[in-house]
Amino acid sequence: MGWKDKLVEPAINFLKNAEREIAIIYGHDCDSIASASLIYKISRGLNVNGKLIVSEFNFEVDEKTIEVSKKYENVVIVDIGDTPEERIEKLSKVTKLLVIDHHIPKKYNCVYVNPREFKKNVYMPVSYINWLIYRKIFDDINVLWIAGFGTLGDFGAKYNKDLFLRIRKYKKELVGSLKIDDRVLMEKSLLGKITRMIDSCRIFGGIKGVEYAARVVAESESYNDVLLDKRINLYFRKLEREFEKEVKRVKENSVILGDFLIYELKSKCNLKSSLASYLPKLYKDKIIFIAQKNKHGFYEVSVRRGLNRKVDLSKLVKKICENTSAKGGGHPTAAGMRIDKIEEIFEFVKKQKKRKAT
Ligand SMILES: [Mn+2]
Repeated sequence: MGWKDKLVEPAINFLKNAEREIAIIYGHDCDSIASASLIYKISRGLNVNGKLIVSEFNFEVDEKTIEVSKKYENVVIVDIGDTPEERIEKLSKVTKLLVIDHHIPKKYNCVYVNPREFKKNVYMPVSYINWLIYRKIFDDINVLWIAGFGTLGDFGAKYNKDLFLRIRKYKKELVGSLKIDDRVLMEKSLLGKITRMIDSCRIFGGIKGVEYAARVVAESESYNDVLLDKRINLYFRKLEREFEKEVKRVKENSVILGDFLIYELKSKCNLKSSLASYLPKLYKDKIIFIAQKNKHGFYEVSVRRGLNRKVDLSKLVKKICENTSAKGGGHPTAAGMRIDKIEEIFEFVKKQKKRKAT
């Protein structure tokens, strides 16, 4: 038995032993929506009633959602990484609870499936894990697209190639002959289009949009139910229009200081993450900061690097944190921080420039 079999075994036992009904709690992004839909389809296949319940927040299950879930015999929480341990404890006392997640492992007192407990640095979105679960119980061909858009939504294609090779084998139209690379698939494949369509529901429909998308995917016969859905198409066209406008604004209004590009996003739409993954292609030699003021008055900043740059962004952000009010972190290729004033970034960057010149 390989480690992936060991990983999913407790979840399979949990699901097979569940009776009557399962509440499925999920967050807001593509991985969450796909993960929840896969559990929904598994429960339906096992003749158990699945009840989809969206969490108020993407990163933690809020108190209210915990209260609502308490009345169910079985509860599954997918792709939500930061719920306090006491809150999970409270729920697991009164229900049978399964948590499937891929963020930093927690000490949760329930059935807990997290690949990083096996391999510290593995990158495996929950949609991929739920696909492993699904295929141990049923034939997976008709849900490959769901596992695919969820995994791609979390930029997990490159590290979980077997899923995408299987998609190529059985549903070729979704990925064609494209390289299994997250950026390429996101922009050029039909699967990428589906991912962006689902994401547009969150961006323009908020939590109601997320619930709507999850329902469509969970109840779907095939991906055509997404491609042909009127409401999803409205959100998607809006996304494409807004995105185009925003890229134009970046070209006109961003500040370029040497190697650095700094842009303040003023639009109220939540385009920061889509923009952050698009700009490295447009500004291949720059280090990119996209800042957006939040309702508390400080700035949330995504940091990315142009395709030609090799600088370690987690180290860069660490350095910024040491020299300004910023707090943050991340990976070599993508990092984030929050900072009191956008001017602090300008000052830091100018100092860098001077140091380089001398
Ligand atoms: Mn995820």
